[in-house]
Amino acid sequence: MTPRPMTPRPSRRSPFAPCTPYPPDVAARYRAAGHWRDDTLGDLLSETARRHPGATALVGPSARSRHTRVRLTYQALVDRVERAAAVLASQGLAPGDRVVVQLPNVAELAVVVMALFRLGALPVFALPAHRESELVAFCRITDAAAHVVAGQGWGHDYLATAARVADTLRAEHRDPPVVIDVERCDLEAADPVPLRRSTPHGARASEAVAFLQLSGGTTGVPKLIPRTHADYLYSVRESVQICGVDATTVMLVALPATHNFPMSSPGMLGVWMAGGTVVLAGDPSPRTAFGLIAAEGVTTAPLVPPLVQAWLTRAERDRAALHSLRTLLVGGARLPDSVARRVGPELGAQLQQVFGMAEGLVCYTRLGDPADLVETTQGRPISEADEILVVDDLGTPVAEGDEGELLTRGPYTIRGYYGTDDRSSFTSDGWYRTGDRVRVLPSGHLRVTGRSKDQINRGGEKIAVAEVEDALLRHRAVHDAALVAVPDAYLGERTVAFVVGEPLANDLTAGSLTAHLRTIGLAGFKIPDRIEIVDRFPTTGVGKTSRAELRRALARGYTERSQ
Ligand code: OOB
Repeated sequence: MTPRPMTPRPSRRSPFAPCTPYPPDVAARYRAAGHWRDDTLGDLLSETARRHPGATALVGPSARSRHTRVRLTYQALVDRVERAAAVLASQGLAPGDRVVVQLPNVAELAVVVMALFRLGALPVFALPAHRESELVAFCRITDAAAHVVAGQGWGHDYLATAARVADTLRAEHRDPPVVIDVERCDLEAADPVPLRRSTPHGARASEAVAFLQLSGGTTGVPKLIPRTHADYLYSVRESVQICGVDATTVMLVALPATHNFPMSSPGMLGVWMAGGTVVLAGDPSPRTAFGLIAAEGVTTAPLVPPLVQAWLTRAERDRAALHSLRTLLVGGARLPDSVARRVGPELGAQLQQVFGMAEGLVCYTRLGDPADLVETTQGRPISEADEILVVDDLGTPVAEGDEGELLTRGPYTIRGYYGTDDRSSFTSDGWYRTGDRVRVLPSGHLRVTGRSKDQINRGGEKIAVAEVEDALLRHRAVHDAALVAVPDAYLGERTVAFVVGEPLANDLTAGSLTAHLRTIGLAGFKIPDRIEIVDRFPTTGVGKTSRAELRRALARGYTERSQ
């Protein structure tokens, strides 16, 4: 007997807030050019399963037994996704609901995310490193219906954090999200009931928002990025072509899998589109990665620059493990030219640099590019339809080849953040201000030369300066705080916080401030690498804190009173 299609219940949550749309003529152009199509992320796996039912889609640890390596064919993965969608629907999740997904790289992550797409619910992609401070903000902005976590066995007590998030929201008279723990909840408990397709946002289901990604941010509050099925699938399809992903690709995902880079550039979704295999690493260590590469015949992996350096060190004694590796995708932060030059000879893989952002634009060096461009540039945009503008401080376009701030628009770059009226990252004619300083070469390749936004890039992890300073200022004995970046050979940048105490606050120490930041639940990577307590800040001519002077003071090794 074929089960009757199930109609999910309507949501109890507030409706999805409207997002800044693409102008109708621009949207029509993207449709006419074939960039935007009618399929959705919920169809992706079943379409590949029709072509390659018995191929291996996913290998990875399981949340419920971390030493078992789960191995699923496309058919088996589709079956698990259908069951999980039914289980999630039975827990009350409905189309249009927002669901904070905070999972390590376990098989259940893939199942839950794809099940939410099937259901028409919207994942909010948190990172395992996020704590109460970020999670509460995501729940407030999205009115999240559920928070999916991996219990207590993955290096942190995620359940306890989820409970604290719920307490904070309850204290604010908000309805906290249902906590779904994939260590305990059996995602296969329900029959794979076909779900009736829902089109919550009108007829063009593919142009509805599919999920919310996180922005590295520059303000005190994290920002959420609304990406549509059509725009995201376009970027994934093109990335698959540019990176030569096909059914023989075996991709190792050692970075947090919900980040935009391993998710879509070309990422897990690209591999699943092409019928290849995704191998999830439960931890990012080179030891685990090298073991999986050798065991699974891994052909490619997305990496941030510090991991490339760690792989180079390990390869000095374990190069044989890498025999199957063909390409290495490196992005998230600037890869030093000197490290780029070592990838081919020492890892035996072709380097592809990736300069991307969760807001949209992704650039790649191409597989056929001359070595010099691959080693010294961050690639060129995916699409002819990506518009690039480089401007000076007044917003005027610079002369060709000159350095300036990068603005961009295109078929997969957002026009506004979710749930905020703050439009400061966008120009009135829809350009996204990336905050990155670049130079465009005659070939169209971009060289990232620096940054004009108040964000620190700690080995690919983005830290909004204002968010950390605000968190420090919440300490009763802190009068003022300034966070600056210092260059670091391994991470690119590390953070140093300068803090001025309130008068008579003699008990202020670096240790008490770190403890304060942990108590308020700031993600670990945002906790300053060093805290310096000083009597006063150097100021600029107009009396503003001079970050440049603080950086110079650090370089001199001088602080007025350091602890
Ligand atoms: C990726 O995305 P996000 O949203 O975490 O961070 C975006 C920012 C960029 O605006 C830029 O400041 C920096 O990260 N960045 C790079 C870079 N790739 C990203 N800076 C210098 N060189 C590079 N190659 O980080 C991201 C998203 C998709 C693909 C790859 C990376």
